[in-house]
Amino acid sequence: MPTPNPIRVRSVWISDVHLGFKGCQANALLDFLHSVETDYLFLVGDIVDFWSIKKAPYWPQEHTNVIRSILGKAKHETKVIYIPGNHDEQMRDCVGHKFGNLEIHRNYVHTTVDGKKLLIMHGDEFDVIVKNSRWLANLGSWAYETLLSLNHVVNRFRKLFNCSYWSLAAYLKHKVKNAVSYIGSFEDALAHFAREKEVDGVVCGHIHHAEIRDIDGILYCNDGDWVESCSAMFEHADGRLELVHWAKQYERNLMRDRKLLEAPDKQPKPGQKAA
Ligand SMILES: [Mn+2]
Repeated sequence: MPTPNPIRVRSVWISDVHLGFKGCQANALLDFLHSVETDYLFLVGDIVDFWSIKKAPYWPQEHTNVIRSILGKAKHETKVIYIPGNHDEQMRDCVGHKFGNLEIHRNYVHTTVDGKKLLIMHGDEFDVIVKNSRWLANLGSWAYETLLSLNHVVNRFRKLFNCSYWSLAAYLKHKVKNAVSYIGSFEDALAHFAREKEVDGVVCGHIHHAEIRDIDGILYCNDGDWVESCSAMFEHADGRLELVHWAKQYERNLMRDRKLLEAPDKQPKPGQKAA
């Protein structure tokens, strides 16, 4: 059902949608996509969960509808930038390709309307750094680059021996006690990397933990996920960044649509006397 008053913003960031996985909240996301008009749509990785599809094929109609809705936006003047993550790393082979208004990038620098430079990346690149130790986060960018490629090599090997990709998110669930400090390390590592890249901030996903905060002068933004929190980030027309949590809004919109559907029955039909 088309939304009566769409929200008009300059940019939208979403990530960790996990299409093809049972936990994906595709209907809430569809409602969100139908409710928003934007110049830029950033897909910050783990949009399709190829790991889950490999394990247990699952693809309901609404997962196709999410893709159709995104492509529909691209057809209607929204610039869609897709940055694959680790669950859709196959798409990293398509980096550099452009399909009309849809572009695939490894990472991307976006300039907000008020001039902030934001580095957009999924964030799995930092799993090795965060897992191994905190002091690595204090090394220079050359060490980062080396470790980033190491992460790739480690996971290539794991694949060879049929081990699953090592994921920070999964690791966190086993280490609930230390989760807070690990989220902290992840955030610090990304902020540090952004500083090395001489940008004003970083936008990522991966750890399914939506947040906007300042880390020593670097703006750390995480747009959350569509498995648990149904969250996204907006850039408004004046450059202001805002996190949105859509679960409640989705419920309100369902109620609104239900009322709109029921309304015609409550009107007396022509020639019928009101009771
Ligand atoms: Mn991820």
